Amino acid sequence: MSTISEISEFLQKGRAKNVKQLVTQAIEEGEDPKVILNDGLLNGMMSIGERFKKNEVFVPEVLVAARALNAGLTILEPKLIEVGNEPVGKAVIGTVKGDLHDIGKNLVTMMLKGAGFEIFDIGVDVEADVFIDKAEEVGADIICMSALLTTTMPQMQVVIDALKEKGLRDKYIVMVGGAPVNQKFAEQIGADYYTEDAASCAEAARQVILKRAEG
Ligand code: B1M
Repeated sequence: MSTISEISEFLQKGRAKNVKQLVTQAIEEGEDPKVILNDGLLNGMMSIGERFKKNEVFVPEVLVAARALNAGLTILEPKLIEVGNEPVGKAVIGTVKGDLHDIGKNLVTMMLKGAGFEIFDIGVDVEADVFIDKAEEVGADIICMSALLTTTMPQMQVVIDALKEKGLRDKYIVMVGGAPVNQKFAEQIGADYYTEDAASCAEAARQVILKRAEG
């Protein structure tokens, strides 16, 4: 079995220590970090996701697999990020209130760092006011929100409404994403940008900031 397939297999078994070891080994073997991410770590998580949907595995198994994925990501992070010299902007990122999924958010965080952003990750289950207070505190350019549950998507609207109430809506670029979110929903709630994946989010964020700097 190749190292990449082994990463996927061990991740599905929730074996964080082995996943860390194998990711390190794959890097040493000269594997492309994107292949390690997509064909190893995310492939394993997707398989678990499919089995979760079919009730073949349950929350505890998914949780340990997610921990193994996050452990692998910590090893891979420096390889995925090639930061430029000057930070292009500041972004606050979090998963919305009621939602504990953080893998996608962590990936977006990494890609934004790689695109040269200074990132303030405020975690999961984040209240609307916490997004806003943090953005005000650090002088952010962008507020990034992630949601993985259809039941928590409306929280994005809550944040945007709170920004409006405080007269701060135009001060921030609001970006949204996560598996159940789409362009139509983003438009409905008045977000500025929806992107489908972490790399597109980082690319869009960079373009927006550069365009703004051009005036
Ligand atoms: Co949950 N879960 N989960 N879960 N879980 C899903 C999301 C689900 C689709 C599974 C299923 O039924 N098929 C389902 C949601 C159904 C729905 O709402 N329609 C679900 C459910 C139901 C639940 C619980 C309610 C289960 C329960 O308790 N009975 C519960 C809710 C807990 C809560 O949040 N309050 C729950 C719990 C959990 C765990 C804790 C066990 C674990 C999370 C652990 C963790 O994150 N640390 C977990 C997991 C791992 C999943 C699945 C299997 C995988 C999610 C994931 O990490 N994917 C998921 C099934 C699935 O998605 N196939 C599922 C990999 C990640 C890289 O993808 O996060 O989509 P994703 O991020 C992508 C893009 O969406 C995008 O970029 C990333 C790719 O580059 N993106 C952005 C994300 N954020 C972005 C922001 C942007 C731009 C792009 O701009 C700002």
